[in-house]
Amino acid sequence: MTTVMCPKCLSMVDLENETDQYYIDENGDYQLIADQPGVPKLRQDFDARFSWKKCPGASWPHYWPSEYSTYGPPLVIGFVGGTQKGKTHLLSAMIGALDSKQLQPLGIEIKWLEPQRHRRLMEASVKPLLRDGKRLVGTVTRDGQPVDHVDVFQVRRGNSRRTVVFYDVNGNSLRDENMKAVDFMFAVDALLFVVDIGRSSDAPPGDDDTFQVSLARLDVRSGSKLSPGPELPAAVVLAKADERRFDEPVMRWMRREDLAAFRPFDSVDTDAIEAESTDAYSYLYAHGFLGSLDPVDYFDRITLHFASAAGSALVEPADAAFRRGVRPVRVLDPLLAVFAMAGMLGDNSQAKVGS
Ligand SMILES: Nc1nc2c(ncn2[C@@H]2O[C@H](COP(=O)(O)OP(=O)(O)O)[C@@H](O)[C@H]2O)c(=O)[nH]1
Ligand SMILES: [Mg+2]
Ligand SMILES: [Zn+2]
Repeated sequence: MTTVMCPKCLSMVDLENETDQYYIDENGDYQLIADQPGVPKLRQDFDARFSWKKCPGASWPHYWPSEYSTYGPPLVIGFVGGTQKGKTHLLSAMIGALDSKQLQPLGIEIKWLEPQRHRRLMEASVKPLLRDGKRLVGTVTRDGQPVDHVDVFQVRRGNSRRTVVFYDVNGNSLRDENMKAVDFMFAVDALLFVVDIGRSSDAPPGDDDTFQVSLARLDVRSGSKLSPGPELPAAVVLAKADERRFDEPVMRWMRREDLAAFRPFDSVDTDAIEAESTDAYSYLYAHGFLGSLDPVDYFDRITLHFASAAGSALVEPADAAFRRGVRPVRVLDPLLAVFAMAGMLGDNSQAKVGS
């Protein structure tokens, strides 16, 4: 039995108890998988390759992949940060890196649990950014609707499997207490805080208070004893670090190979992760990003990382594309640190990373 909080309806649910399974038809509608007269068996088997279950937690229909909690509670990761800080580009670069099997050398396999959703995301964001160098347009959150997850996948390492869910939200909607759009904040299992250290953020470095707003939500959660607050794994990403690469020590970290601290995969280099966290903390402190350091005080374990989704800046601020080309730098390192803290890379790294 795996009872988990559904990030969409916030009910405690056990999907393993649900027996009805659905597939998504060519119109994007969920259809019950059942023996249908006149539908060839092969067609039914084809439709059932990927299946969904209807969440029993609320009367409005919403669905999760059938394997959502088969292998234990999923890891729901929320990306936090104000508008224009670089969340969408970072998420797209991460998903692109996962999709191109960049974790395979670490013995980690990724299986996308919602192929249609993943394909849509690849076509709409990931490929335009990584292949064509396009700049992506901002996150759109419809008012009054719970925000949908970005992607959901299974992480497999040896015999262990875990479902991971990504949520991206326009940080400003965290402000409204009644905003259904960010209900998932009550159900997140890990947080990635995105700090914009790019040149354009020169104006007021501390103008982003979405971190404080989201930490306040976590306090409500842990206050109600429903779920942990400070015990959650968290990471701070110093995004758009390409624009600061001539600052010491940004250059040093940006030049390090992607995922260097996680190779070989059976022994995580916790010293390197700690050294980068210390440098990143000092950098934020020295450059006046004081509000961005609040998560460091709040969480028991947290790591800090320099990263860049694009790898280079726009030539002109109004450009629709990164004319120098897009080459993500160290975008999976923060994710792997969260995986380690969440116990997905073995007990040894869980105990050490981020403490
Ligand atoms: N130099 C640089 N600029 C970036 C990078 N990622 C995003 N940007 C810029 O920041 C803007 C906002 O990024 P976006 O991901 O949409 O931010 P969000 O609102 O937090 O999702 C983009 O339109 C780009 O101009 C990066 O890795 N490097
Ligand atoms: Mg966005
Ligand atoms: Zn639900």
